[in-house]
Amino acid sequence: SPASTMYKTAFHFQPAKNWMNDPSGPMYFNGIYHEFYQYNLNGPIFGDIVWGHSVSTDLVNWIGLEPALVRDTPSDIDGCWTGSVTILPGGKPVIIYTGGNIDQHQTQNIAFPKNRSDPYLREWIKAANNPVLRPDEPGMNVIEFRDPTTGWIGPDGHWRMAVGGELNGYSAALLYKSEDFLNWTKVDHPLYSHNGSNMWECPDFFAALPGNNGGLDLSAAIPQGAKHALKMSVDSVDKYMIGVYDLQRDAFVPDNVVDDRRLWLRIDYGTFYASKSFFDSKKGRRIVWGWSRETDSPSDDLAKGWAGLHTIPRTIWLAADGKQLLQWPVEEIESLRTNEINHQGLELNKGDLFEIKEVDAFQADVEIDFELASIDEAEPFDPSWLLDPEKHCGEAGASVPGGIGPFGLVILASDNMDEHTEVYFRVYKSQEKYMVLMCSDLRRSSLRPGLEKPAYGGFFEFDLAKERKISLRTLIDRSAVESFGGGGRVCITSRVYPAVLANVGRAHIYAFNNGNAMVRVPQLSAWTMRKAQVNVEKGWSAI
Ligand code: DQQ
Repeated sequence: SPASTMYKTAFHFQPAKNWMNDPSGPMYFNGIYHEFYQYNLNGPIFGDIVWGHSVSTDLVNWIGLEPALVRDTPSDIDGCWTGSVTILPGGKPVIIYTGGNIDQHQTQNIAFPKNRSDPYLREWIKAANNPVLRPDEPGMNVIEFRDPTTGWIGPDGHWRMAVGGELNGYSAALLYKSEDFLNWTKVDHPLYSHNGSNMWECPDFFAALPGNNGGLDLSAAIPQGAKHALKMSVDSVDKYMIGVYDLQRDAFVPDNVVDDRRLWLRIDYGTFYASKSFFDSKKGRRIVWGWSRETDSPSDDLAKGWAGLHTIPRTIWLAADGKQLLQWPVEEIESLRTNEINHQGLELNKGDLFEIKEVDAFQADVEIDFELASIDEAEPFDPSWLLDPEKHCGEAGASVPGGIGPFGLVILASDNMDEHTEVYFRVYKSQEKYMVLMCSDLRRSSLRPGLEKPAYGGFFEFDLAKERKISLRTLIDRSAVESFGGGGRVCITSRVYPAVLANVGRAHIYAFNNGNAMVRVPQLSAWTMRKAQVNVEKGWSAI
């Protein structure tokens, strides 16, 4: 059907068919990137979860292999759920993952490569002493104990890892230690915990140096001045805190304790969950992946035969002010760019719509800078908006004129605009600074019924003394749209299923401004993106 060919992505990570959710255990080892994933061998809905496995040399093209872990022991018969890889001294990778056991309790389990000289590490052997952890400490919730992190060396030279859990009603990144990575004991306090929220799924913990986009290996010596990030997947989104790892207390200490978790920072403000990062020793960077679920219906997924994808891998680092993470698609994805087009020195007055022609509007990479001609017209910022940027994007849509903005891109637009998606900014004046709202508004993205079509949004600070340009990069890949605002300060992943566009096979991209103040576009570049070879080679998953 036109819909299944239209929505299947061309350069995102997906298996050839069926259901996929969380990235699990990404790693770089002996020249090969490995991506494992939560996978259902039997259909495009959640269930019967095993670890799918793919390998790559460039993070763009992937070979699908046979599953690395399947449900075949009493401690993982209910599912081989999310986990991580740690590379032990001497170059020994080890997987630690959550098993749903025969009693449907959650346990942590270990697996080693059968043959470390196999470049693809196809076969994994489960440890004889699995499960290595059970939820048997007092106060633990036996069905909320999962998603172990990559291990790191603690202050006493022993291994540490965190596991998401619920302890006496608190959400926690529980802390465990081990001398040999096989025998684990619970530390008497969590790495960090917080009152009154749901279980933290898929915790991620890593170090970063402010203003340095090189990554750090948490098990290597952490340089002076480094900070730490703790990410948790909760309330359907990936949130994080910046702080330090206090070696005396063997605990994460956030720089600011924010009680209202609606105000916690987010890795991505759209359809993005269960992300996991790893240190890429090839290029000395940290890379993060997230799962983007479908926002159509389960019956649509049955018709498509697939559900779920992973976002483009992103380099992730800490901003110079040490207050927030920044992300940018890995440079390797640029190898797919073709048919470059450029425009310079555009002026967008109120109501202007500038068509970006000659790129494939279904598969494109667009980078555009907006330069503010004046800032006098910025309207006042109301801090209560931070509690619900989605609501604000919904109320002040792309056609509602403001002082400065809305300006941005209209993508996946039909000839008469019956269907279109808007990605845009509005600039507000706060006390001593400016605040930028970035929205990805899907409300008119499709005429089909039964879709989730929110207006996603997030705010970032903007220092007008230092910067006058607000940059936007949007990667359009059929049903997946990823946007990066302000150099990666706000990232929004969106899933879109246009119906008219799927039928006519034609779409448009525009730059627009609906604000009272004129904005300049000093530079606009756009490319058609070629199709990558993702899990389609004769490897296992194509069968
Ligand atoms: N998905 C996994 C769990 C994890 C959840 C199961 C997050 O381990 O908590 O597939 O999406």
